[in-house]
Amino acid sequence: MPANDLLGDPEALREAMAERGHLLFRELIDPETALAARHEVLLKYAILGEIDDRYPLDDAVAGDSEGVRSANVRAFSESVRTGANYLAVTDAPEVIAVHEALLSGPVKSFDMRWPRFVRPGEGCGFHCDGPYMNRGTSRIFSSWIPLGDVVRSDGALMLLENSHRSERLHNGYLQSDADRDGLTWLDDDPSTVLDKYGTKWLTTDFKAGDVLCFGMHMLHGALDNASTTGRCRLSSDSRYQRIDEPADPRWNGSKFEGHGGSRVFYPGLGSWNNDDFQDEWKNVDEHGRIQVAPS
Ligand SMILES: O=C(O)CCC(=O)C(=O)O
Repeated sequence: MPANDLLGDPEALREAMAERGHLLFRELIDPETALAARHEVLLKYAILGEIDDRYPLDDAVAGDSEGVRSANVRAFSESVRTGANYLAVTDAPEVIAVHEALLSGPVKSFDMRWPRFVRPGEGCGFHCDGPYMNRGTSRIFSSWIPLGDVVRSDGALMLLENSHRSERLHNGYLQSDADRDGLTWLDDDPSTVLDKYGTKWLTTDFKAGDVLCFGMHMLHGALDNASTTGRCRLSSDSRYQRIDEPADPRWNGSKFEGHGGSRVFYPGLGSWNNDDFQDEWKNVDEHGRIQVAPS
């Protein structure tokens, strides 16, 4: 159920977030802003052969990815994350305003942002964001933002209803630190996760301009992109906290640490149950070239 009717009423937004653990806003940002970011990101992926531009670029039809092995993906990843049109989405005034209402004060987006290019056959294992983001304040919200339309079968984000109240998650998992404790995905089977931690899977067909906001205790993930037309899924996750609270050094600062070592955010190209964060973070050599063999 969209929460657009609560916009402009910070207290109602905070109450609804506490109750539901998430808020969906339809067309919170101008769809053209999301589509401009989509185009900017796809143009960059096309340079690596990740997009087959014999089709219209914005259709995002997967290419042969041949350019990835020789590319400096460290530079590539930074270029995608810092693109002006992409930042216009994560830091759109409407998005900032929602987080300011939720956190009752001025906020900043994390310096790290997570634009996602998800090829057919790829998804994201189930997890909560807390253990990955909790070295500064715990008062953080994530926003998942489709860059273009993302229908369910493309692997739209799924949230597990009521999981933010799961005692099982609160007794251990949510107190852990993903890096220090070497976390992998909780599970990649949605029915197992449902039985253990929640009541019902929630998802929808998202349109350009929609924003899904959720807290650090909400269990979520994405089924594999099942596009039958080779269409890649483009979306973004970004995180927001108050400017006057401590920030997690993994994701904030002029040279943030990330997951350490020489890992670069380049999701997909294999599946490792996120062992050593490899589903999303790839080890690179001194030239920024990917070092892990796709499995
Ligand atoms: O979009 C996805 O595949 C996963 C996003 C996610 O897990 C997140 O926002 O934390």
